[in-house]
Amino acid sequence: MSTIRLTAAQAMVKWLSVQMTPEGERYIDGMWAIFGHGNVAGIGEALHTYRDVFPTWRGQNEQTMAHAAIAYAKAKKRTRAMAVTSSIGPGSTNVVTAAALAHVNRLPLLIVAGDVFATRRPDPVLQQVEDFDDGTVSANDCFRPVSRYFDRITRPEHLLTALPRALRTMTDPANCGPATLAFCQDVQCEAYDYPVEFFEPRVWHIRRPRPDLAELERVADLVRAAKRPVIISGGGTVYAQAEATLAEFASAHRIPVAETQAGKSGLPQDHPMNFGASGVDGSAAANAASQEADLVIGVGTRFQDFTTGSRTLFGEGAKLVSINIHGYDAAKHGAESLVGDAKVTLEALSERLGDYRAEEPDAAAREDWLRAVDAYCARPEDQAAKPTDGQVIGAVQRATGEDAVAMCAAGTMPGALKLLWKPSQGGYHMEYGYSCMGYEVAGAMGLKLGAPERDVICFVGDGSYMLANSELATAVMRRIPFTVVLTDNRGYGCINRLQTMGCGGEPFNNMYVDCNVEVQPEIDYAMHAASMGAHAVKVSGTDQLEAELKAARSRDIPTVLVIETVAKDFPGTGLETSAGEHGFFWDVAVPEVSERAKQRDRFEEYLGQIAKARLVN
Ligand SMILES: Cc1ncc(C[n+]2csc(CCOP(=O)(O)OP(=O)(O)O)c2C)c(N)n1
Ligand SMILES: [Mg+2]
Repeated sequence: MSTIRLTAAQAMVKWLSVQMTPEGERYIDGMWAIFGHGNVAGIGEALHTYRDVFPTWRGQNEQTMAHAAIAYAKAKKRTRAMAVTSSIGPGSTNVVTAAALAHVNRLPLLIVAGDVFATRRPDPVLQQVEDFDDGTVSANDCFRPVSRYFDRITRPEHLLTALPRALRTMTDPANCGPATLAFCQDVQCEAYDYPVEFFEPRVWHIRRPRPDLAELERVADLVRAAKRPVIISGGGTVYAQAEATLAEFASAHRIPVAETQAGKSGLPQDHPMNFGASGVDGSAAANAASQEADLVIGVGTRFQDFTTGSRTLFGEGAKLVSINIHGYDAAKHGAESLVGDAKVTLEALSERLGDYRAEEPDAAAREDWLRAVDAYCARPEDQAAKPTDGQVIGAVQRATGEDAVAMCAAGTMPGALKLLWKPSQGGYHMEYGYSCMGYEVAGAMGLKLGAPERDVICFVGDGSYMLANSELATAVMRRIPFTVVLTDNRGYGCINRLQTMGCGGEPFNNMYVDCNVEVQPEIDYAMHAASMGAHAVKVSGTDQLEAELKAARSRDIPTVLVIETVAKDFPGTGLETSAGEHGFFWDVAVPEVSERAKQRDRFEEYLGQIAKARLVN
């Protein structure tokens, strides 16, 4: 066997550089890196050695570098991914939140975290977390519950099995998620005679499992017997690239479709069976179809609480069917499982259903929803007054084209966008599995890297912007353009509403006016963004916002547009809001004991709401 003598870190980078997609691109596009004690000597040297075949990029914070990597993989529909390396200790634990984000959203991410010395010779090394009772524990053990694959590399030859296992996990559509290699820092630098054939290029194919025939028959029987079925379409539809198949399926069998946050933009907005979003922040049309349905057909959905109105949305007698790539999701809510890839499974089911057509769905309800969207998003007459979030969305929609992608993660905007944004195919990128404040700006950068042909619009609240914004500087340096629409309502608007309307609480510690401070802040967000090199403007009114959005298109750097908005109640929060008939219940626990009558009343009402929950499975 011919061998090549390399350090373990060199072997890892050389191997990563020849892992390919079927289209002939590197599966791992490159590695985001902040060096320090624990990765600079071994991994740093190896990344430098192979810099011509495997790129390295420096970010500003390990968590947000990982957010960028995750957004890239999401934009690529999991067909490609990126890696992140961190030093030991704080560098590593900074990545843990991002690992959890990738885990919840089932998105691939390779994490190469520096670890303590395998020899333990200099213990305790700088930043080592010492466990008094367990000699094998390091800070990187925090990754275990939020990794789909975890390995600690304590010998150079471990890479021969660890690396293929990591990529197997990332490219497995059912198990997809973050793979973490905790790489002992001394081992990174150790030499080993690796087999030459280990470095032969390898192509990673993403499989499309076909459904079990008995499951298929059972589900086909259930659909055939249904009069008013509804489809709930989730991220699995998008990752399986089953958008066109779903459109054909819904048309052929006349079944209305409600979309989840991850599923939105799978079906064109103008498709007659697109009834809008499902659940808490859903449309009245979709929610009525779900309440009246005698059969709910999940396609690639986790049936998360926002989607199901915390299990109160589907009618008492309704049956559930769940088409999912993983048996875990397919069995939720007592559903009849149909395990398989969304595309091939919908095709097979459609064939079994033949000319089955459901009863005519309520097209008028759909029209009402679309009219309501236009009303919420209409240009405000009074341009001097602060607009609502809906009016901001309307302005962005008018000023952008078919290539626009609206992206966001936390705050008021996710619910508002889910109800109101009219996406073109793929024109929606929402991180709402973890809904992590601080994903937005870094995510916009990763999304633009994954979809350079798209016009990326990042919606971010003042709260999320304050939590993490520094990858703006990276985007300026790397000339990665996108537009940030920063809605400044002076605080945590959505949580303030949750507190005061949802939970019966008093306004406290969310909006700056309700905080324990000596003076109210006067933060100049535009000046802050401009200091990092972005083109930044504070706009007043939606007309100026529209003009600046159009001007942003020609720039090769990020543009940040700051607009003050009203922090009022809003459609899509699932609370008692001006959404009128839109939205639905969301279970957020209400205190049982209170001295305040308002709180006690809210609790009584809450008991009635949760009594409706379907507690099957
Ligand atoms: C990392 C993280 N911390 C806390 C939360 C809880 N949370 C969700 S939205 C939000 C406030 C968001 O405020 P802002 O970005 O200003 O949006 P707004 O609702 O005011 O439009 C908070 C605290 C979260 N989702 N993520
Ligand atoms: Mg805010």
